[in-house]
Amino acid sequence: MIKKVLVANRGEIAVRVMRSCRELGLISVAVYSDADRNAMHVRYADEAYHIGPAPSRESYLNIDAIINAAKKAGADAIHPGYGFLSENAAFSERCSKEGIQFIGPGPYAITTMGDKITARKTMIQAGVPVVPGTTEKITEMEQARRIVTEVGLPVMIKASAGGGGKGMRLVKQMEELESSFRMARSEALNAFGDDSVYIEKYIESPHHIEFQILADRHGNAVHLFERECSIQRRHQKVIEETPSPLMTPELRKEMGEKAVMAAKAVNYEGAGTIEFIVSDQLEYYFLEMNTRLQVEHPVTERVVGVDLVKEQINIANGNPLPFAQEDLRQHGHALQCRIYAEDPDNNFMPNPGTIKHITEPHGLGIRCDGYVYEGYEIPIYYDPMITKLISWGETRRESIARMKRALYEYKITGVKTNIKFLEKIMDTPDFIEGKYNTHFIEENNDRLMRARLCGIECEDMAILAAFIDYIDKLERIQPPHYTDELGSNWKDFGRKRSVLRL
Ligand code: MV4
Repeated sequence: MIKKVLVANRGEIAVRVMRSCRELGLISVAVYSDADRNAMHVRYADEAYHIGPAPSRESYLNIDAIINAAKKAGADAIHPGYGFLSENAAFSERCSKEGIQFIGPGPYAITTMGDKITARKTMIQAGVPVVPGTTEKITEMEQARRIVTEVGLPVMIKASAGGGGKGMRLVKQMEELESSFRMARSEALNAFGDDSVYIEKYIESPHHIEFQILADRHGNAVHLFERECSIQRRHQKVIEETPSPLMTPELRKEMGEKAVMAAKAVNYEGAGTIEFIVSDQLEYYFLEMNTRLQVEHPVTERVVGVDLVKEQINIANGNPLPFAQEDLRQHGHALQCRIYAEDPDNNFMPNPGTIKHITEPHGLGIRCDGYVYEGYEIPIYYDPMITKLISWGETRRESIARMKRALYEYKITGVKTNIKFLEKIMDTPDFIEGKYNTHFIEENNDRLMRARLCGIECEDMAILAAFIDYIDKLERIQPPHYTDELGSNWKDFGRKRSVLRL
């Protein structure tokens, strides 16, 4: 039985994982780099171990340092979170060699799904539809030409070791094929040390819909329905929701069954995600499997009512899933907005810095998964995502209204964020009507990028100016004159001013 969990991660996900550990009565252990001495996950954990310098390579990706910390702490399990070592087969294997329970799948599932050509082959054998294209790695131009003739243009050349949009190339004309093929191979070799590429028919204007699955060691596997993740910018997801506006009950059932088949085909253990690409005609194809907990997991948690981290730990303990497929229902609608410390006016460049002030939203139907606090300096070394705002409503409309309210309440100064940009998305007709695909942001770029310094921001500045004026005056008057008369509500300034005869 797991008693002590080392969380091999940082930021909001490390805190998120430790929260479930605390609820389960487990001791949590943080690891941290030089840049994270003051980080929230270190404060939240029961124990913390330093693992190296700020760059990830030397800390959060340093397997030896993390294993050493786990041994020193006497941790019996490691949760990898997402990113970093979460999909590293060697790390999963090393944990089991060291007698430490890896909270996630074994090396076989990670390796099979990590190599996209092997994943495609495995899915075809399992009866899961994949995008028309190759099943073997393409090394010769002749093979490439044959495949393109077979499936028709346009096609995508993808790196087998890639994924998540890395190492992809779109080919629209036969004349481009040869140079694109060469470039894709050399890019793949450069980026991944592996020049294996494959070719898929290009699906125009697709939706990105993924299914959450849970599978235990006893051969039980269920899906926890879908997440719609089509709203992304340069392969960076911005908004996720469940249920998907595109989904029908029949399609959901069918795709859910295929997702479970996909997981079973690799003897999957733990929480995982099957990514599908879905055409406007509702044809769906397996794209890749993410063998980890995902950033967007909270929308599923809210709508299905399952703590996914708790279930991951339950599975790692060797217990059977506590529910069957027919026990699971979707209730209401959830949205997630990713709040990044970035500057939408400067090509969304990361904008790390020190948080001067932060007021996060609360209230009915809002969850705020974050890790920053007032005075905290966001390090430049890691992902600029600072908070995930999750709203829930009985209906999609209610969920959107709550998200707008929460974004309105979210106040942060010291760093630039994409909050105004997210508010614009909430007000965009295509989004409100649920009519969008992966091209949403580029198609709505003009309205989304229109001057964001308007309306409420001018009002904020007027309030701020009034407040500064008020404080300035308070400093110049005698204490007895205002302590009795004035409440703490500085918004009443205008009324109280005459009382004070300033
Ligand atoms: C595709 C595609 C169209 N056709 N494959 C991008 C991320 C990676 N997981 C796969 N991606 C795509 N693969 C075929 N055969 C379009 C994309 C794609 C995309 C997919 C999901 C979410 C957003 C996207 C944005 C642009 C392209």
